[in-house]
Amino acid sequence: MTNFSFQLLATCSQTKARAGVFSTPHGPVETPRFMPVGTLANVKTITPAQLKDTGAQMVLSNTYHLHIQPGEAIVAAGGGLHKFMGWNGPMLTDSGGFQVFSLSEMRNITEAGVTFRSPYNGQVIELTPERSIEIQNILGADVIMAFDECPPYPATRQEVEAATDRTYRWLERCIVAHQRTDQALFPIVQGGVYLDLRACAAEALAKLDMPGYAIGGVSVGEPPELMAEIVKTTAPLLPHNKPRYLMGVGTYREMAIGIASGVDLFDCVIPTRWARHATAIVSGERWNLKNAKFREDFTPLDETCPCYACQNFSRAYISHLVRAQEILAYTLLSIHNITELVRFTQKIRESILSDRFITDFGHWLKDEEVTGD
Ligand code: PRF
Ligand code: ZN
Repeated sequence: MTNFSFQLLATCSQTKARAGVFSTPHGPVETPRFMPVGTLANVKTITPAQLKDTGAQMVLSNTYHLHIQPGEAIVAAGGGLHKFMGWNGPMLTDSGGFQVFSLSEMRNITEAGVTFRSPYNGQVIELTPERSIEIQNILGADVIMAFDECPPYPATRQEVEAATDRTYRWLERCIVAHQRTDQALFPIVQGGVYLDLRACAAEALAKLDMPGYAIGGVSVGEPPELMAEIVKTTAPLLPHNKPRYLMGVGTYREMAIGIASGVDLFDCVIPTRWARHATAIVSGERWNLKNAKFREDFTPLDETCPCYACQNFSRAYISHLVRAQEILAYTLLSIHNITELVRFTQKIRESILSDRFITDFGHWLKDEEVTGD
């Protein structure tokens, strides 16, 4: 593994929170950090230059979507994912299995892998651990994800155990298939809501010397208290000297709990999806800009926000764009929402570096859940 390292800079004295730097071939990622999602090789409605200004460092894309359209061959002919989409910073691709389950119809899962019908042209597509890694090798992101089976919630213990064991066998195949030393392969802990299965899976993965680790299978419909329990149990069992990534999680409270449990990286479609629903994230609240009260409100979305939208426009202006269905509304709201979430993790990072995490962010945690022990 070349050009990857994880340097821990500080750990919190009251929780398992840490601040560090994950170095990749396309630059450093300061952790903890929120990663915006660029599913189809773009973060919806904003340019890479605008994305950079939000403070985002690592961006996520998707094997499932890019394989369906435009296909990895075109991305490769365009010089690889970074060059094709004009983002020269760190990138990560998800492996595709999770998206098959959540997005496609007529899926069929066996020990070999997953087959499904392309929603794009109806063609039958097979994704296996080998194929997912091959596609991710061709796409060329810095971090690639193991092909896993994420059981639904709820699922019986037997079902979850079978999926967790299969995820491990698929990981072994991913490791064999992985060809590029300039890409880091992260395995994924599954185990549903069964804490002993989680612990077992985390310990088995920790024995392998991987460049980073992910926790999957959370935020799939389980109650928030259970999610906190899962993260609190699982994260500390993963190697402390490697980055830990909690997949598909990106609300303030969930990130605060994740960070307090020792998680370093998060991703979520919330900031861009909500933006397209005319919703701004302000201090952890959701504001719908269609609301009449914003029509003549000439203050910025958030007085304290350094983003381009807040520095140059008022709530009234964005409200006007939203009502007129102008595309610029979604661009400005996406810029603001991504900035807001990245800044939240950035501020937590600074608080960890000065050992003020609990003092400054403790109100996001329920004390008994994450501090203590
Ligand atoms: N596995 C993969 N991608 C994911 C998840 C998972 O479990 C989740 C669950 N929150 C989001 N994205 N491969
Ligand atoms: Zn802003």
